[in-house]
Amino acid sequence: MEWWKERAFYQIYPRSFMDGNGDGIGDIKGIISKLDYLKWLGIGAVWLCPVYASPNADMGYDISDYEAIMEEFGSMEDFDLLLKEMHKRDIKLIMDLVVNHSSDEHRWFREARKRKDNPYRDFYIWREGKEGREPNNWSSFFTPSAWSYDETTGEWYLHLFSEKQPDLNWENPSLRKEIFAMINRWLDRGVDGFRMDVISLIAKDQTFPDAPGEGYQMDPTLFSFRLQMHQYLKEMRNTCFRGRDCMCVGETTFVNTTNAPLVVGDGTELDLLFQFDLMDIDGGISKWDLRDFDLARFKQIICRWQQAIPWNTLFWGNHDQPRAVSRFGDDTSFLLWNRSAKTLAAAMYLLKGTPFIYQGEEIGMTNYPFKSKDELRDVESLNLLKHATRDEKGKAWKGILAKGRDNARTPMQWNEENNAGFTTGTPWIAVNPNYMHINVEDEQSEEWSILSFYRQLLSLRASEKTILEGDFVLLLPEHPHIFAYERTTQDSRICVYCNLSGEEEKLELPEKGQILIKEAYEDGILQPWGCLITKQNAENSG
Ligand code: ISL
Ligand code: CA
Repeated sequence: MEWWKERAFYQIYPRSFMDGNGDGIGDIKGIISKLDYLKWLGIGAVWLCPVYASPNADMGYDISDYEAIMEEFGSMEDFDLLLKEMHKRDIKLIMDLVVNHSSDEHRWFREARKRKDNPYRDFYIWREGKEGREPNNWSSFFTPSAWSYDETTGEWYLHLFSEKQPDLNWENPSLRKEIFAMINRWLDRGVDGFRMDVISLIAKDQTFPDAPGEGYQMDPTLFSFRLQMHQYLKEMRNTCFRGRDCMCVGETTFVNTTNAPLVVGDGTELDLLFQFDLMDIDGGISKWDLRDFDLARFKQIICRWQQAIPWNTLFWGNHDQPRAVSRFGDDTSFLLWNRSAKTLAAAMYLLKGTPFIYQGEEIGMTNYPFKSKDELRDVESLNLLKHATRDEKGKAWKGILAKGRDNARTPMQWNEENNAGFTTGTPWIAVNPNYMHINVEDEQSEEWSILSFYRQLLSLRASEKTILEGDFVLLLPEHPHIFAYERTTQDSRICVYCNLSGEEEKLELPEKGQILIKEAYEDGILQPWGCLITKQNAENSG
């Protein structure tokens, strides 16, 4: 089995993981100091969020030099040491690859905006305005319009994210050549693969038509999953990845079960992809339209994806999402916080696929109780407030509390010391005040902790062939509160029952099953947010 199927991934958001030099900002030295912890937990690979040079308009997702390390994070020597120390512990490292756009401070863009005939002009997407306005009505993820006007040359450039993140022009073969060469240099350095940021958006409809509707609009068909995207990915595969023992996982924004098999189906494009159906489950047209979690819908999404592609990514969150236990579990009491975090983990990470655990999730870190705008750091939230009308402000703030990305970006909680042991200086973003009872050190020593449970779950997954390879079947499909499934091979059958509610539920033990893990299950009752994992071997099941 490929290593990227077998191993569990851990996502590190370096700015908030561990500060090694006391300046309040997480860094590479800090990460190195915590590798033994990751090994202890049972992690086999790390996805490292961007560590490249960046003015941090979007916290590293705006890269000004793809081949330099952000000074705040350390040096290239530090990076090489990190890689060496990871490999020494048999942990693989995949980097973030952000090539849909660069920073406006990248050398290419600084050249491009100088003159229309600059050799780098065509590395970006420039158009003339229409009657003094934008070339079309496209909106961006972070700003009302996806175009910004550039005084010097009198044209507009496209940015699907902030105005400091101009989109790269993938139609241009010279741009592709530069990108592929850069990827190859990282692979030659020894990295084991990439997580590709919004890689589904790299090809745009070259006629740049208006999106249907009034005002600024987003029509994903005009800039995602286009035919050329498949061509570029194949070209990248052939030029960079073929013949190397590495992997790539795409952040395939706007993927669905129909187009997914085209990207991960035959190994000519990507190995894995992130889909966002689950992350959208509590949103409306926009993520800020808050909606309740619906278990029936959850089951549908899981089943649909387990069937659609041979291998899924399994995750409850990332650096763009609020904290899983606050969002999908119950963080209102100590007991339910502890149980629901565990049960969410059991519900997700024994499915067929590769787990991606976001830093802090394994100790049950929660959303942050933001009180004012000054505590926010994220361009998405700040822009949301900036562009909200007076009437929209209340809804925007509610949205930020529930879904703002800074919730997941507060510092990792290591121990009970100052700033949760993250830094001896002043942290760049506030530490969650609950670190006195939610932290790694305390949880490492408690058998009943969320952390101990994650460790146990990962070790179970690694040791049970049935969990790695078995078929997936949904159990109790109509149950209103329990999410249950089985994984089966010829040898054994493993069943997972998760009570994703605050109600007590009756649950008879399947006959002759051996209990592998139980949490709040006693006398045929699955307590609120409890879970039960059983195993039957073929000999005694039949
Ligand atoms: O976070 C989002 C909105 O809440 C998502 O729409 C997000 O913008 C989208 O999934 C793309 O995310 C990636 O690219 C962005 C960056 O800000 C995110 O951090 C990154 O994960 C632009 O590079
Ligand atoms: Ca630091």
